[in-house]
Parts: sequence; C-alpha cells; structure tokens
Amino acid sequence: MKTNKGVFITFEGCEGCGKTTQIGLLSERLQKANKQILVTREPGGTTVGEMVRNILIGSGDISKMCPETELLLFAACRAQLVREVLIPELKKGKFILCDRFLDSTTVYQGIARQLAQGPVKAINDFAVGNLMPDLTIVLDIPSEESRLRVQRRVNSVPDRIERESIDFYAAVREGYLYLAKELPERLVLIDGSKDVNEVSQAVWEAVETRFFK
Ligand code: T5A
Repeated sequence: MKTNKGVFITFEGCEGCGKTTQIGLLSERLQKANKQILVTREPGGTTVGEMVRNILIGSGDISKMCPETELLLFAACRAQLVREVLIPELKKGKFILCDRFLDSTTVYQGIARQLAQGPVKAINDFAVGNLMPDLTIVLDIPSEESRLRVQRRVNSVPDRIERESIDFYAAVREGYLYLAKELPERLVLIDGSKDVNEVSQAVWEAVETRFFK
C-alpha cells in the first residue's frame, strides 16, 4: 500500500560502489527539475540512528558482536528513520534519496552473514511497517574493485564490515545480483564500474522512466 505522495528512491550495492557519488549527482538533476529533495542514509539519518551507527561501524572494539545483534541494531536504525523522517517527509511530497535501506539487511545479514531468511524478513517487515521504496538502484561492481575503492580512500580507516574477507564481499555482490533478478519491478541493476558520468546517465534514465514519463 502506498502511504505517501512523495517518491522514495534507495541506493544499494557493495562497499564503495558509488552510491554517495550518484546520490549527489541525481540530487543536482532533481533540483534542476524543481523537485524538493531529502538525502539521508542508513545506518543513520536520525539522532538515534547516528548513535547506533557509531556502535555498528564506529571505532569501538565490538569484534564480539554476533550477527543477530547486528541485525537488530540495523533494524532499530531503520524503524526510527521510517517514522521520524521518511513517512513525514514523503507526506510533504519530497523526493527522498536514501543511501541503503532494507535490501542491505537482506543481503549483508541474511545472505552474507547467513542468518535465517525467515527472521530477517520478519524483522525487516516490522522495521519498515508498510513503507517500501518506489525504486531501488543497485550499483554493481566486481568485489575486487569494491575492496580497492575502500583501500584507496584517503583519511579513512576501513570499518568492521569493510575489513571482512573477499569471500564476504563476493557474497554481498551475489546477494544483490540475486535480489535484482527476484524483484525486477523495484530493483534496477546498473553497472557501477563504468565512468561516473555514464553511471549517472543510467541512473537518470531509470528515474526518468519511472517518474517523469
Ligand atoms: N550495512 C548497512 C549492513 O550490513 N546492513 C544494513 O542493513 C545496512 C543499512 C555502511 C555499512 O553497513 C553495512 C553495509 C556497510 O558495510 P557506510 O560507511 O555507509 O557503511 O558505507 P557504504 O554504504 O559502503 O558506502 P561507501 O561510502 O563506502 O561507498 P559508496 O557511497 O557506495 O561510494 P562512493 O560514492 O563514496 O565512492 C567510493 C569511491 O569510489 C569512487 C569515489 O570517488 C570514491 O573514491 N567512485 C568511482 N571510481 C570509479 N568509477 C566510478 N564510477 C566511481 N564512482 C565512485
């Protein structure tokens, strides 16, 4: 059921796939089209969410965190973001661009961490209520490229999840490819290894086709 009059677009993909870059470029194009934009992210986007983000991917030693705890903390951030920000802002008619949403949990905790799909889906459903993205852009890059982009980042130490093995990166990529195949009506798969401008054009075409034609 659609509970809003705005447009909710999420960006997904593995580490360093270019979500932040593409959200910035899409935001510029939408502003030129006189749309009201809100950019947000997960985990985070609210005071509570940013505090939980610090636990999840901050610098504290949480090497003992089990996958179940991780799942619940990501879901807690999402529940807060949905109710505090997304629903009210969509009701105002905004275009919301969100860096990650429930598909990240399905892929990272469900597929890559191998938690049981049933509980992951139930917790995801509980966190989002009935709010689903109108469109999800999945930026696909090879796992090796993903790792290289993380390592090349200046002034940034890889976080706990970014320090995972290449097998974990590969499982994340495969997870997104699987989801894009399963849910073609919502997920659009875009080759994120192309030049930034080419990727941006592909993102724009996906948005234009859905919301401006
Ligand atoms: N997570 C999150 C879960 O496990 N479960 C969940 O439910 C949720 C919500 C979040 C972490 O939490 C996990 C997933 C993540 O591990 P984060 O810090 O928010 O961590 O990091 P990411 O979402 O992974 O985002 P990044 O900032 O690492 O990457 P982006 O935003 O995808 O990529 P971007 O735009 O910053 O680009 C990365 C680099 O690549 C270059 C950029 O210049 C930059 O240097 N680049 C390109 N280079 C070549 N060609 C292109 N087309 C390029 N586009 C960008």
